[in-house]
Amino acid sequence: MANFFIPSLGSARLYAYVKKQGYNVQFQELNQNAFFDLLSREYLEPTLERVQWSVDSASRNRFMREDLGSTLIHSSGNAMPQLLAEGILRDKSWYKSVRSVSAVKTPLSKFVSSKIKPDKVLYALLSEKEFVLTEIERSRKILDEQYMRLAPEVFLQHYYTLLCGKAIIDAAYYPTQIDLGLGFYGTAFGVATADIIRAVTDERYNFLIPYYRKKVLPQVKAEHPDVVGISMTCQSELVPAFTLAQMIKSVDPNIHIVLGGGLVTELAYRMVKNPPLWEMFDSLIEGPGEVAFTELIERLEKKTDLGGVPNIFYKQKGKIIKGEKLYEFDINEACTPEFPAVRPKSPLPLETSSACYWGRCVFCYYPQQGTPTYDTKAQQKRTRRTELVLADMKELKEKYNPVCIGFTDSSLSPKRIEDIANENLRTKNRMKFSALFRMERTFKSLEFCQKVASGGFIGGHVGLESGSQKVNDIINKGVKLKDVELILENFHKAGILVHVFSIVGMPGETDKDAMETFDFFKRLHKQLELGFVVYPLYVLEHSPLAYRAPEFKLKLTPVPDDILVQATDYRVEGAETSPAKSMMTSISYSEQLSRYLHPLNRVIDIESLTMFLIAQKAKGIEPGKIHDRGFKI
Ligand code: B12
Ligand code: SF4
Repeated sequence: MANFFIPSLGSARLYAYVKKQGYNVQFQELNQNAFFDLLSREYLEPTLERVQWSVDSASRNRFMREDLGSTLIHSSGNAMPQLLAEGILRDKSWYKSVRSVSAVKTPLSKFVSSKIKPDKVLYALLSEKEFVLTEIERSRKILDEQYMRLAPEVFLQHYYTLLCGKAIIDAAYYPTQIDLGLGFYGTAFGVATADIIRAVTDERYNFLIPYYRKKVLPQVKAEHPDVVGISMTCQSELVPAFTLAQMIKSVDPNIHIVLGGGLVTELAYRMVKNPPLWEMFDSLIEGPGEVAFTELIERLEKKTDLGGVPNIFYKQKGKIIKGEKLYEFDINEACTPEFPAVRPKSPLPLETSSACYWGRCVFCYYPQQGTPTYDTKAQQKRTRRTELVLADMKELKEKYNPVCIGFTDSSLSPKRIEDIANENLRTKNRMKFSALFRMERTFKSLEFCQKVASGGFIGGHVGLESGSQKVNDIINKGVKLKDVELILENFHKAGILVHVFSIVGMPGETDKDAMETFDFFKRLHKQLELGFVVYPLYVLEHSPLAYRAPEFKLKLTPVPDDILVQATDYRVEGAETSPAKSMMTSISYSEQLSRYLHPLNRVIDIESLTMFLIAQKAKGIEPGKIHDRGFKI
C-alpha cells in the first residue's frame, strides 16, 4: 500500500512476465485499491464505531474531545467541519429554499462550519454520521468510476470529501494515519524490527488488520496458493507488507512467502540480520524479480533446492541462506506491465532504464534499486531498447488509455526524451509523457525544448540539489547554474513543467551556500510550476558518500542491526554539519518557502500533487488554472 494516485509498476511488470511463462498466477492490487476499499462505507462504518467508543471519556474531558476533534479537522484539511456544516444545514427545513442560492449558501455554511470547534466536532460527526458516510461513499464511487476523466475542480471536490474518510481512520487509530501519498503512516510504530513485529498484530493501531481479514484472507483460503509474493517499494510499506505476510502465515504456515521490490533490495542485508522477522516469510529476492521469481516457483513445484534461484536469500531449517547464483536481468527481456485495476484516464508508470546514465552524484543510491549488486553504473542490459519502449507505450495506450505515461527511470536522457517525442510526432498515436530528468545543456536550445514539448513531453522531476555552484560541484552534479536559468526560461516558453529536488547539509556546504538554495527558489519559483522540495541530507550506508566518507571528512555512526533503514548518524570533522542541523534547515526553508507553492499543497502531498498537475497538463489544463473553488483550504 503506497500511493492513492498511481498504480505501482514493479509488481505489474513482474506479473506480466510470470504469466507469460505459463504459470497460474493471480495479481492482487493492494496499493491504489486498498485506498478505495478503506475509504468505503463498508469499512468506515465500523471504523467510526471505534471512534464512538471514545465518546464516554471524551464527554468527561474537554482535552480529549479537543484532541480527537483536532485530528478530525486537520487530518481532513478542514474538510470535516465543512461537510458537517452542510449536513447540519440540510436537516433544517428552511435550508431547501436557499440551498441553490450560492450568495446565501456559501456564507451560511462558512458561518456554521466556523462554529464547529475541535471540542464539538466529534458530537457533530456522530449526529451527522449517516450524511457524512453517504457523502464520502458517493465521492469515492465517483472518483473510482471516473477518476482523471473528471474536471480538476470536480476531482478535487470529491478528493476533499474523501479526506473526511481519512480523518475518521486517523481519529480511530491515532497516532497511526492513512496518508494518501504514503499509505500507512504516523508515529505509532518505528523502524526497529521489534516495532514491525508489534505492529503486525496490533489491532489497536493497525487499521490494515480488519481490512486484510475481510478482503484478502477469504481469497487466500479459497485459492490456497503455493507461493505468495509481496512487493515493497517505499519505507511506509514495511508494516503493510509484514502484516499481510503474518496474516497469510496464520492461515497456512506452509504457503511460501517471498518478499521483493525496491525496498527489499535496499534492505535485504539488514533483513537477514533479523531472524525474528523471518517467522513471517520464507525468502526474499534482490533486484528485478522476473527470472528469480519464475525460478523460485519452478523449484518449489519440483521441491528442489532453492539455492539455485538467482539473487535469493531463503530460510532452511531455521537458518537464513544466501543463494549461490547472482544474475543481472536484461531489461530487454521484461514484459510490458499488466495493471489489474486502472481507473479511467489514470497516468501509468513505465521504466526504460533501471540505471542512471550520469550516475555520478555522490549522495545518490537510486540506481541501486534496479540491481542485486548495488552497482549504480549504467550498463546496456539495464537500458531497454527504444523500439521496445515505444512498443510498451503503444500497448499501454491501447489497453488502458492512460492520460499520460510517467517514466520512473532515475533519469531519462534528452536523447530518450527526443526519441519518444519524435515517435509521437511521427505517429498519430500520441502518448504524452513525464519523467525524472536532468538539466542538461541540450535544453539550452529553445528549439529543442519546443520540439520535445510538441512531441508530448510534459516535464517532471529534476534534481538540481543546490542553488550554490560550489555545492553542486561537490555533489558532482555536472550542471552549471548559469545554464539552469536559461533552461528554466526555455521550459517556461515551451510549456514544460518542472518540480525541483534539492538538498541542504552536504559536507562542505556553509550556511551562506545553503542560503543560495533558499534564494534560488525564492527568485525562480514562478518557473517551477510543479513546485520544489528542500530535503535534508541522508547519508545512506550504501551510498557513494558513505563509501567515500574519509574524503568528505565524514564520521559515520553505524546503524544498529535491528533498524530497518540505511540512514546513518553522521558528523563532519571541523564543521557543524549533522543530520539534526540539515533537518532543521530543511524544515525552516520549507516553511518559509511554502507560500510559493501551489495552494493545493495544503491538502495534497507534494509528490501526489506533482502527479495530479502533470495529469491535468496532459489534458491541456495548466497548473495555474486549477483553482480550489468549491472548498476552502
Ligand atoms: C516511480 C517512483 C515514485 C512514484 C511512484 C511510486 C509508486 N508507488 O509506484 C512516486 C512519484 C509516486 C513516488 C513517490 C515517492 N517516493 Co518514489 N520512487 C520512484 C522510483 C523513481 C521508481 C520506482 C519504480 O517504479 N521502479 C521501477 C520498477 C520496475 O522496479 P521495482 O519496483 O523495483 O520492481 C522490480 C523489482 O524490485 C522486483 N520486484 C518488485 N516487486 C516484487 C515482488 C516480489 C515478490 C519479487 C520477487 C520481486 C519484486 O521486480 C520488479 C520488476 O523487475 C524510485 C527510485 C528508483 N529508481 O527505484 C523512487 C523511490 C522508490 N521513492 C522513494 C521515496 C522516498 C518516495 C516518497 C516517499 C517521496 C516523498 N518524499 O514523498 C514517495 C512515496 C510514495 C509512495 N508511498 O509510493 C525512495 C524510497 C526509499 C525508501 N527506502 O523508502 C526511492 C527508492 C527513491 C529514493 N532513493 O529516494 N515514487
Ligand atoms: S541524483 Fe539523479 S542524476 Fe545524479 S546519479 Fe542519482 S539519479 Fe543520476
